[in-house]
Amino acid sequence: MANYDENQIQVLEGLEAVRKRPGMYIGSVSERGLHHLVYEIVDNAVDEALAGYCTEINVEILPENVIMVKDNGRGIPLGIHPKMKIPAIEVVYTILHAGGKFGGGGYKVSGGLHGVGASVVNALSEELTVEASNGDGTFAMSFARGKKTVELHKVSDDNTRGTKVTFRPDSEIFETTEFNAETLAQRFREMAFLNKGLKITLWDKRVEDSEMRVFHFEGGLVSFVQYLNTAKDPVHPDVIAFDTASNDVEVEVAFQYTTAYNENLHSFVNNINTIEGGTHLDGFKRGLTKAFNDYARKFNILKEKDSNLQGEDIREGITAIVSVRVMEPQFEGQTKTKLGNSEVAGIVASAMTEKLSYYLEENPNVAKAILEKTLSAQRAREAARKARELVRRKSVLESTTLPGKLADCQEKDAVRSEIYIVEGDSAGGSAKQGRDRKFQAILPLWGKMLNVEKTRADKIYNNEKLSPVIVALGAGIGNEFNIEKLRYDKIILMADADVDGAHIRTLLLTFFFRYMRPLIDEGHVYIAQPPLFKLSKKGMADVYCYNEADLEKKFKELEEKGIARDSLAMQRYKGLGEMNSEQLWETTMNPETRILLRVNLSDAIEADRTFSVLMGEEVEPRRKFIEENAKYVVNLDI
Ligand code: 28F
Repeated sequence: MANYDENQIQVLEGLEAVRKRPGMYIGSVSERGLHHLVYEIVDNAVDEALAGYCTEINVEILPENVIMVKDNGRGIPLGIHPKMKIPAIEVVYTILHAGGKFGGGGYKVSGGLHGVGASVVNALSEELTVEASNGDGTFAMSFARGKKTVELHKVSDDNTRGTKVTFRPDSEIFETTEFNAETLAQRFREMAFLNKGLKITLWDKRVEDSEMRVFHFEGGLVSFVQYLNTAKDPVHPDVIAFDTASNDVEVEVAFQYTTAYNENLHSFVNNINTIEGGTHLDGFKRGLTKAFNDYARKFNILKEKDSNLQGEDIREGITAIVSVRVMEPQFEGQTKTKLGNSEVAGIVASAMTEKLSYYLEENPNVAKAILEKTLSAQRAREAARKARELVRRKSVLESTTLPGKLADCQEKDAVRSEIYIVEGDSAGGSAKQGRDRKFQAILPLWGKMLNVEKTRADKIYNNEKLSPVIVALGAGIGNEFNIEKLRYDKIILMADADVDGAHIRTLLLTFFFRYMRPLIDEGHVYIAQPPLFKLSKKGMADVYCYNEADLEKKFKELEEKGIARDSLAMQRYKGLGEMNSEQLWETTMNPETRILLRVNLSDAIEADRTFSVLMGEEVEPRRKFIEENAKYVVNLDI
């Protein structure tokens, strides 16, 4: 019994530590951390699937943001844990890191970024109930903020199998406890792609008459690539896919070339998206380059005098997924999403070269189509290099290098400077007058903007609409982009709240995403929020409202001060041009009073797909996207 007490103390101290510093365990207590709780539990079910015992995982968002996750695996073991002297199920839910290697044999394969286990979810839940069914009945126990409230007991004599967890995230811990069904859906879709055959369902029962969504792909990574290429135009009909397993490393790859100009590579280790890449991705690129060069030499597509095809040319237009499972992954990099295990590079590279070489010889038409694209990429890269050199030489020759339309700020320190990129000449005029020239620069843009999604890099350098943006920001583009040279800390897009404004904003965001990605990753891009309404009355300072909800709130506030609704004059702004320079400063540009939306990237894979749907060649996926998303549009050209 002494042993049991000590363990209990350890448990409580452990979970208390989680509640004291939740960020250490789940990254943050923001919306992101909240969703992480669900992934943590689902990961345990995915592990059971990877072990070969579970085929289906059901997730429900219940009213009041309670989450239910259920699987049809073996059920968490109920027997007394030999060391802890408490049921194994209780160990899993109360002991920190218990999810890890315990049980030996590397049970835990899947695992969130933090891979912290179910006890952390328990510690951060107001209430949690776990049920396990092992064929001899269903057994349950409950907790509140990690403390046991109901001992393990039998609840039914049924002969089902599986595990079910129901929990309510702690509102004292999280900034918000409102789940976003779309965020969860995206992760589950990805999980289902990565685990061929696994069925994951999601049902948002907070919404009346909502339907269950099913993510289930017999094609696995092949389906993933097809999904990513929905809005793209393939260069060859079939997705190319390989897998191989060798000493503790399993490798799966799938890829297909499209007529797009960017490369769209995504990699995973143990179901975790390795955003920073790593040895598995390096190996993939190496193997791909070698296989194509070998083939091109062997069949005399590259003559003796020709230089080798370069990796970046061979990757133009590719959509690829590389997924590996590694026993003991080492994660490196700024966000710990870069695989470090050096042995993995060679394994992936040699498997790729071998299998791809074979495939190309078997499918000469595919080889020919891809190599044609590669050769034209090579020519374009050469042209782009010349265009760049021309731009450089020009800027050395000319005395004023900054674009004529730019009204720069006086501040020379980038950290304290910001630039407003403004749609239209008239709004640009008011912005120039209204700004604080000490630290705010204005760059007006007008006319039809280039859609970079349909353009190759060499056409971008000397495009008359984009080159002022490139030169004003000062950091270059593409591979040569250098954020250290960025001339402003904040890049603020200011456009009307109408369809044209949204269009130019999307075009610019597409450009930043494809050619200046660190700008977005490091949070330098913002969207200005001009007000939509002005309430005025004689003798009262004007009141600005930024959306319908804000309008309603301001009406109420004024009513409380004895100012009746119908005594107020309401102006609805149609565009930036309707505001004079002082109004524009006060409402949209003054750091003390303005609202800025920072653009962030929660899911680069989904973002890539959305950009190609919105901006790419295929019309049908765009129509579908618009139909599905029309219901979310609040402010369309009013
Ligand atoms: C809704 C969330 O958590 N499912 C789980 C299992 C199955 C086993 C297990 C889990 C290994 C050694 C304990 C069963 N039988 N869904 C889930 N299903 N954990 S979590 O074991 C965990 C540890 O002791 C399980 C035989 N081995 C493992």
